[in-house]
Amino acid sequence: MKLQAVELRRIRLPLVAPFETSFGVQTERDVLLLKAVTDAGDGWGECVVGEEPTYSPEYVNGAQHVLIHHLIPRLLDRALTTGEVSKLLRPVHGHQMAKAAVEMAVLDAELRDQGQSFARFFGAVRDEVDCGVSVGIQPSIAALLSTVGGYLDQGYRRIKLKIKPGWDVEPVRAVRERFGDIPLQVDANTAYTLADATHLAKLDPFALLLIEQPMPEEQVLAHAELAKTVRTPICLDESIHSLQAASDAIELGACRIINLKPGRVGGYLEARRIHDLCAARGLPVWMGGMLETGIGRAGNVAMAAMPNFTLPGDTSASNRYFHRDITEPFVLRDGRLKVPAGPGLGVNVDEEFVDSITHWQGTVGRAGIRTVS
Ligand code: OSB
Ligand code: MG
Repeated sequence: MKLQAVELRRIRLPLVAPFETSFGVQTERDVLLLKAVTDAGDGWGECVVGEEPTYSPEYVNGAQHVLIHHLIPRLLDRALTTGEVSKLLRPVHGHQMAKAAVEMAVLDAELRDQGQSFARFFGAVRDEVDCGVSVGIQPSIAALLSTVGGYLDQGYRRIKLKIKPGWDVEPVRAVRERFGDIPLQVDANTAYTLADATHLAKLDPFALLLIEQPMPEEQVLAHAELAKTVRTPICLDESIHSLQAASDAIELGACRIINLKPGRVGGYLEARRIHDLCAARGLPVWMGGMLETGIGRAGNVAMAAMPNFTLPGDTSASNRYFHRDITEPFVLRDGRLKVPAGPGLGVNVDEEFVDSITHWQGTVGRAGIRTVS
């Protein structure tokens, strides 16, 4: 296969409700989409970066720049398989989400051409996946209970509460008191330090499934220390940016569970390697989310059908994020989403709608960079 060009576009999609985490509030997504144009057909990729470098060092303007000037030019006009993409991009350090987006677009083109779904390529063992939902920090306990109640009514099989210092034990207690023994977990997005260990241990009586990324991403050893005080299983998200990082964290005893996000680790192929490593070491994994559109969701739902994804993921339905998705919507049925079965990502992009919300467009090809708007 030959990659002839990559079309990039930026679209603006408002969220149905503000999403607040310990690192800020988001009210819309500014999504960078990629279309790989190959001699075997096209493929789509979604870059999961946020607008600001507050979850990780990556951000959307930076990802756009590095893709145009440093990543895509390394892949153009040579015989190429998806498996070679990460090797060709290795000279560029970091930028996992940007790398993941272009690898995803190439993989979609390759699999669509072969008539194979992402799910079959990954070795999926289910045709639908259990879904959880990530609940942002709320303005009050009353608002939290109403939001969580709404999601439970819709059928979500697990609730994740975003926490931060000053919004942790009380919201967890309130949700447990109101809703009883539901599958419940929390995500701190790096908001604590080891000095908070005894405070975080106050979550132990609530029998949470896990506490996700309590401390900063580089403090891997500190997470192993924390595990001596906190009985709730520690799950890492931000710290796990590669197979090597996963292997080291497991070896150090820093986590018992991993949140797997293909974008955060540089792509679906690296994510599959981490899935396999965790399976071999006896650690469960679950599919994380980055408020993806239907493009990213399609790939994530397919991967979540792999055997070691044994906990419900942050793979929620389209209507939890957007009034209108850019593909056919993913709809929750009995707390699950259906795994797309068609070739490649198995979803159709509504290009007319995408055009109508595009605020920048450009193409990188043999002729160089062409900015359309
Ligand atoms: O830490 O898991 C996270 C969203 C954006 C950035 C980081 C995170 C999240 C979520 C939402 O928790 C998950 C989703 O529903 O996509
Ligand atoms: Mg997280």
